Amino acid sequence: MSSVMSSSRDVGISTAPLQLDAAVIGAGVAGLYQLYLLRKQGLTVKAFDTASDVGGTWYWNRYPGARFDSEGYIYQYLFSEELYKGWSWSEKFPAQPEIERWLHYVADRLDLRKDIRFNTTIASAHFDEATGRWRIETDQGQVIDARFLITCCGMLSAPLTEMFQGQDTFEGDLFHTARWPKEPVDFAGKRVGVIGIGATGIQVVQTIASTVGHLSVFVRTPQYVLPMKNPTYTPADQEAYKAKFHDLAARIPHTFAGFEYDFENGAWAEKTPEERREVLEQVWQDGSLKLWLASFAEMFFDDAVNAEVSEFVRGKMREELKDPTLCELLIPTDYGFGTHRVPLERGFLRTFHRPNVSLVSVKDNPIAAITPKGLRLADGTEHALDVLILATGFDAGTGALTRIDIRGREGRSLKEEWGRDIRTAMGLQVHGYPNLFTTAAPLAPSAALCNMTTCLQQQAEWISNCIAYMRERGLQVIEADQQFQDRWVDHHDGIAEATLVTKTNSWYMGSNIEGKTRRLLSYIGGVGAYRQKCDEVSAGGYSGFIIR
Ligand code: NA7
Repeated sequence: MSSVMSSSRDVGISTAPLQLDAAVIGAGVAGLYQLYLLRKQGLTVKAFDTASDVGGTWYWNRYPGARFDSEGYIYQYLFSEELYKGWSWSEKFPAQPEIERWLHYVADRLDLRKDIRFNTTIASAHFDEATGRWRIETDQGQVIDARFLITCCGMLSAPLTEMFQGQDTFEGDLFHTARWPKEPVDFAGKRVGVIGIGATGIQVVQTIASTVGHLSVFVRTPQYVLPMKNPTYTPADQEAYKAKFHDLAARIPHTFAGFEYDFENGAWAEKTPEERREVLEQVWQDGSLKLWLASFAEMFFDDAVNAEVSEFVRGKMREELKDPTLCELLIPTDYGFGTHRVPLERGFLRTFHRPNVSLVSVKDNPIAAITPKGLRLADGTEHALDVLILATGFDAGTGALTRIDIRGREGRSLKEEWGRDIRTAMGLQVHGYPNLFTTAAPLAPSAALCNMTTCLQQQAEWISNCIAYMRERGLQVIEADQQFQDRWVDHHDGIAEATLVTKTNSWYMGSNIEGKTRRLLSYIGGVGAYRQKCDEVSAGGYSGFIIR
């Protein structure tokens, strides 16, 4: 073991820099596991989080209706049978309060809290070439000196909160969904506006519609939605899914999207129209993301297949919506199904039949400003509101890291580099930033087409194994080679460009932010395939990385 990696160092708070082997940013799904793994191998490691407790995404996104779109029994840590079986989900797609409790359970069972500094925001991290270490500074001026810096900040953790002119003048209550208060918000009798119908806006709308005085939903781009069937679990159901632990642990890491299901219905071209319809009906009836992630993979590549699947989903939406105007405003026609995140809904479409809900299309008449009394559209129409909810999404992938002043070799700035072009080496490192490891960063699958826990566990394990490899050999510094990174970017782009996903505007492509580089943020070669490629790199002695 190298001398800089002693595990017995005093890490108490003092004015002197906190000396660590590894600093982890974030105490969500990835950060908790990363902390656990690194501590287990004897490193002095601390995690830091702006939040006052663990949870990451599931700490911040406590808006009404927040819940999994992944089945709870697969959105799990799979490294420990005991941990897995010690927690019982109450339903198939659990809601945020239960998810947050689960992450508290994980933190307690693994005794992680003692090594997490809450209410602590990392403001900057500068690599010191002379020492090969990171000088990290919190927003309160505390300095941390660490050999390794591992970002576990989440793909969707930099919310787009400042969206509209005049926002500060609003006299009512204004919330972004990802900064929702812990205290209950009372909507009774109030005029509430929701901007955005991504996965988040849909959950909010369908949840609060029955509790508000009047709800105005401001819709710019219609969404394909699939129905969620969410049975509650009896003890027998819980036992049944727990009994599958070994099968799940063997299967999930190797599927296309890190879910239990995969594309196993045979080739589209070899089926008759009736057979295709039968498969689509069957996966639609499942009430999950199966129709998207386990029907026909051809829908991602082939315009004709995508057109048919899209029309199938439109038909289902028409049956639900009935009203022609609603169909026109809520059913997508100008992009293909599955080419951006597909949300699950539980009554979202039917919400628009309620007398206290209005749909305001802002496609051709955009929101011009927020005013003291509500919101004004481009044509001057005013909407009076008491509460305004921004379900306007995130600066995905890059935002969490570019909001920190990260500087690598020769003072290079990650924010500036990613401002020009978003490049990473398998989403695990960035050339020019030695000893910085990233999870949920661009160009890995840990974003979009993926069950997050599957991807994040794999990345945390890869990083932990890499650091163990270095420690065993007394190596101090690792950096992704420029050519390796270039090859990965080319490989990533090659697969992405072969899909229809790159043709659609969404946060997947960075197109929800003006001026952001247009590149598919998430690797789309498959979770299993990505894992295999990562394993090949490690088996080859971390080929593609310069280690000294
Ligand atoms: P998303 O999916 O980025 O959705 C944001 C929504 O906000 C979307 O409907 C946007 O419409 C809308 N939006 C953003 N800016 C505006 C303006 N200026 N006017 C009107 N509407 C606007 O974020 P979510 O939080 O729902 O979901 C993010 C991920 O979290 C999700 O994919 C899951 O993986 C979990 P647009 O489509 O841009 O026209």
